[in-house]
Amino acid sequence: MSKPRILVARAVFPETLALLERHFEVEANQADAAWSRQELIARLQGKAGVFTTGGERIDAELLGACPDLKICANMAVGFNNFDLPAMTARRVLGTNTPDVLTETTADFGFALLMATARRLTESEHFLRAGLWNKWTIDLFAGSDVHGSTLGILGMGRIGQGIARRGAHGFGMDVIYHNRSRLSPQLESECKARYVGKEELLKTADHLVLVLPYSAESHHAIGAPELALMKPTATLVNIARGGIVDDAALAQALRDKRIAAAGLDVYEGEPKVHPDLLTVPNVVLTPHIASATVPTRKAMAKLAAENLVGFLVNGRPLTALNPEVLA
Ligand code: 8YV
Repeated sequence: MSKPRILVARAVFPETLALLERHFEVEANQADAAWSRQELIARLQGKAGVFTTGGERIDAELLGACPDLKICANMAVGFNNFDLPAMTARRVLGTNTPDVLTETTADFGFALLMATARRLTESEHFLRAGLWNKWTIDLFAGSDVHGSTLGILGMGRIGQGIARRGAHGFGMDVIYHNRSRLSPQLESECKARYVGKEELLKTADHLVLVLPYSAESHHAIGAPELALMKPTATLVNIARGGIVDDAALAQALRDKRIAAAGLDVYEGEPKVHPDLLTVPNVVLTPHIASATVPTRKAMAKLAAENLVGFLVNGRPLTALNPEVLA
């Protein structure tokens, strides 16, 4: 029997490709070429599965043009590049890569929080530019992390990881807001207290965004929300671009409406709002929260195993719309 045909949309680790090639006839993109949407659609003809990495939009139009497609395996926990209702309507399975990146991403959220509060990149740029010629009493004086109030918007697995780090490692008072409240047991493990969104914004010394992107969370942090925050507060976004109104944030940073921000994700990335590039009090990283070698390998393996699980064994590991399996 011939092997099912799949497309791998981006360059992946050699071992991921080897795993896939054991089960499939694979068209890969090891050159990591930037395929246009039309080229992606053309390459998907005759393919039963696609390995995506979060940047490829899978919607009704693409599905209509790719009638052989049965599964889209995203190498990401977020899946806002999938129109899941359209996929379900066409009985196309979507999978993501939860759990394997939780602790690594929580580590990074905390790193960005620390870098933002303690003005790490701003002070390094100053030093590298040769501007450090004397000790000064308030040179790059930032804000304390230990013992402060940590606010978390979105309290899924990654949010809980950040809460545990803050509460247990840094003695922070943790408050959170989420669509649904955690169980009393999880709240006590995370030492986190549920509050309304307004209280979260007004009370947090450091606010970390970890909520999924949706029409509902678009610009969840814009000018009105920034206006509620303390002028000494910092804001960290490791969730998705579009959750923060980047233009409003740049203005708030310029006006010192809030003290500083740390961003790993941007509206329209890899483009970054030009105003963010010119304000000094923001730490900017290129969407690397899950980027450790072991975690990226685990994510790629899980995405590949979802393709094998579904197309070969009929059992994907982490299905987003399991109703299509019925
Ligand atoms: C990915 C992410 O690196 O998992 C997610 O949702 O944002 C990142 O871990 C990115 O989506 C590319 O796959």
